Amino acid sequence: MTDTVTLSLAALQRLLEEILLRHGCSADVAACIAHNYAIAEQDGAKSHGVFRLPAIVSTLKSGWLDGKAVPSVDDVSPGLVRVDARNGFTQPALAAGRALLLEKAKTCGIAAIAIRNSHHFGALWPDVEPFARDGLIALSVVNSMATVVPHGGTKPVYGTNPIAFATPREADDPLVFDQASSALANGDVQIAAREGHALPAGAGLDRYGNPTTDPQAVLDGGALLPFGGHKGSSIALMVEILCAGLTGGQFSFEVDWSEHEGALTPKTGQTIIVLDPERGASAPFRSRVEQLLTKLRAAGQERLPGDRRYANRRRAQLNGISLTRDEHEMLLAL
Ligand code: NDP
Ligand code: PYC
Repeated sequence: MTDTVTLSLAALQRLLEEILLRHGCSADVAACIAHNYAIAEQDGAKSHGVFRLPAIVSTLKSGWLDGKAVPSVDDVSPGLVRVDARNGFTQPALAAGRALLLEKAKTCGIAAIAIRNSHHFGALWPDVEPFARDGLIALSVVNSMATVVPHGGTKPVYGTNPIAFATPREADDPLVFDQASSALANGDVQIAAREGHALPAGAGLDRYGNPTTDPQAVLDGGALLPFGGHKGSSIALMVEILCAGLTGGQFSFEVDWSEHEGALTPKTGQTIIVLDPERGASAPFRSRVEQLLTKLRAAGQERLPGDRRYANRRRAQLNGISLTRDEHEMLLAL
């Protein structure tokens, strides 16, 4: 017996959808979230692929997150859309406000969407890449739950607070980067603990505030450090302000699921800013981006952000998505 199982994207998505429907999501939410985790798995974004399903199921069972929430969209001003996710996942809230956001960005040249009361438990690139495919530049931030100490501190205040950026370029695939503002994403700490790997030095603290490379010590009451010292710490600060201060959502340190045993998703906020590059002065924009990327390659940068994911995507489109037998059995059990 082989130790992997290969599925098409459609088959994986159907399986995830069945799990989400079985555990109380509406058909729309199940389709949206199943797509999100299936494409993450397809692209080899392992820290936010099928590995997340047990935590999502346990959160749905806990009553902390409403899998049937119907977001409400407010047309606040010519440049701003506000969405209340009503305690549901963030991705359906973005889907609900997306058409209005696009219309505003095309009309004004710039627009933003501010989402609150929302649970983002996935990778951020699926939220921004489609805007770049529609010809827009997109920048998004999301806050999570307090697992990261501010620079110089010993107590967690920030989430792992990622920031993602996508821009059209001359090549078909947009340029996209998506990175936590912590030295590591929490998902990678969980994977390291499961697989028995040490963390790189400078990524984590134990519960007493001492540096550690033991992933379990970070998970058992310890914390992560921001990437790049005070610089990553300031980015995490900005993310909190844009995702909670601006949207009306919770700061990462305010997330309190103590009344909901099994809850694991952050109930916070997300902001996305989109810009129409055709309104800039740099025409033709796409060739200017390409000029810069060519220079990076000539300077010795062989790998651009997104290259690994797109290569995985192409492989999966040809050969299917490989899951370990354990991963597949875990999904069947759910
Ligand atoms: P990584 O450090 O793995 O990657 C960050 C970015 O850098 C990616 O765009 C990646 O491209 C690129 N990259 C990686 N290595 C290189 C290299 N050698 N040269 C050039 N580019 C490179 O990401 P993180 O661990 O920080 O985050 C992982 C995921 O976790 C993200 O998707 C993030 O959104 C998610 N996350 C979600 C949270 C939430 O609250 N929902 C919280 C924190 C993280 P590529 O993808 O092609 O490898
Ligand atoms: O991997 O840090 C993480 C994370 C937090 C919330 C969702 N993913």
